[in-house]
Amino acid sequence: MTTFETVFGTAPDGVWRAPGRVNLIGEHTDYNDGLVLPIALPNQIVVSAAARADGVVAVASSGQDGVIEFSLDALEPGSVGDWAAYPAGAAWVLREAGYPIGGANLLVDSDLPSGAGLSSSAALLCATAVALLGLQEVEVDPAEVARLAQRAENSYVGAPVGLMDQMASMCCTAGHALYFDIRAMSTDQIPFDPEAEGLTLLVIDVKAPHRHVDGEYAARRKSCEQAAAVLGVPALRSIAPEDLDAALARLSDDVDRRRVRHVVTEIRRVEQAVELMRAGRLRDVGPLFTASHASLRDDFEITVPELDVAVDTALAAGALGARMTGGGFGGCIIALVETAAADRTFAAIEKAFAEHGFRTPTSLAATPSAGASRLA
Ligand code: GAF
Repeated sequence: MTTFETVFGTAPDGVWRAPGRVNLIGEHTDYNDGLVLPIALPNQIVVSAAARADGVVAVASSGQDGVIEFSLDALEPGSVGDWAAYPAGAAWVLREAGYPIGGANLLVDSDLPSGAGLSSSAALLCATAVALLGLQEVEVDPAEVARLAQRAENSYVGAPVGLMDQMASMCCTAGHALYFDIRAMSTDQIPFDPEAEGLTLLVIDVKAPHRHVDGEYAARRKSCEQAAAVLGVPALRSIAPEDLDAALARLSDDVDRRRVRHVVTEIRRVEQAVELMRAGRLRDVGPLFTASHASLRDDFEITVPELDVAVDTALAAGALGARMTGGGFGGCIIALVETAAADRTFAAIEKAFAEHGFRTPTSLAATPSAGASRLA
């Protein structure tokens, strides 16, 4: 087993963690200044860290052989590749922002599947950032760490992601979903305890091979920005649901029209979901999940057959609602089900996947967990 001592020869000075997430609703709305509603997962990235005096960061992963080293002074976008680009990006952005971080030995451990759309990239950036700051005993507001992690992913790693995943990893609290208004940069913790109501939120990794994920994400983002420019608004958040038809009539491109319809209707669904959850009507949120999936499938066009079959099968097995979650083109679905029907629903999806010749899906516990923290 890889331990900090076996890799670096000393005990760590401290241990920090940052979780992955699933988004309940509000997909591809974050970069449109919209609304999102993620929960943090119990699955997380753990970074054990010890300070070193020579300005070098050495990173090892318990899942891989070898140690990758880089000098803080030599960091610039693209200078470190592969998985170490994430810890390097975290170090780079903290230095760029003027935080007094120093060299460090870092061991990364994870029980968060990567490539499953559960935001392992944001969790790795956030866990590294809190470890590097923690080693220097520098306190930084969690939302500011989230913004820095996003900047690292955008500018160092080169992925044009929004701010949802980093905020979920930093700012979620146990037992709650994070209602995050990107335009206002405001958050509200919404109590979310399906078990108390006899419900289960199934999270199912459909194990679909990711196809063209990066380019497709960037293309969706570009479509939204182009449409906002044509409509003369800073972001699609500015289009109120009652003005949607008029806005669509002003767009000549059918693809852009459908992208806009998804974003505007999805932002409204987030508001409706939060209203229902606040009123203690969690069961009634189910149809909003299902409507979100249809919109992501038909208008935003980011589902794949595995996601559609999983959602359709969950609904046929009696789920109250189901949808893909995350960036799309693979990853996970969520399904809100009566707890008594949870095993049956998952079994039905396994059977349908076998019949379609898809890979075997897996399920995860979706206990709403806390954002990043120091463990030891
Ligand atoms: C990915 C991105 F990283 C998020 O910012 C968000 O846009 C999401 O896809 C879609 O809602 O996880």
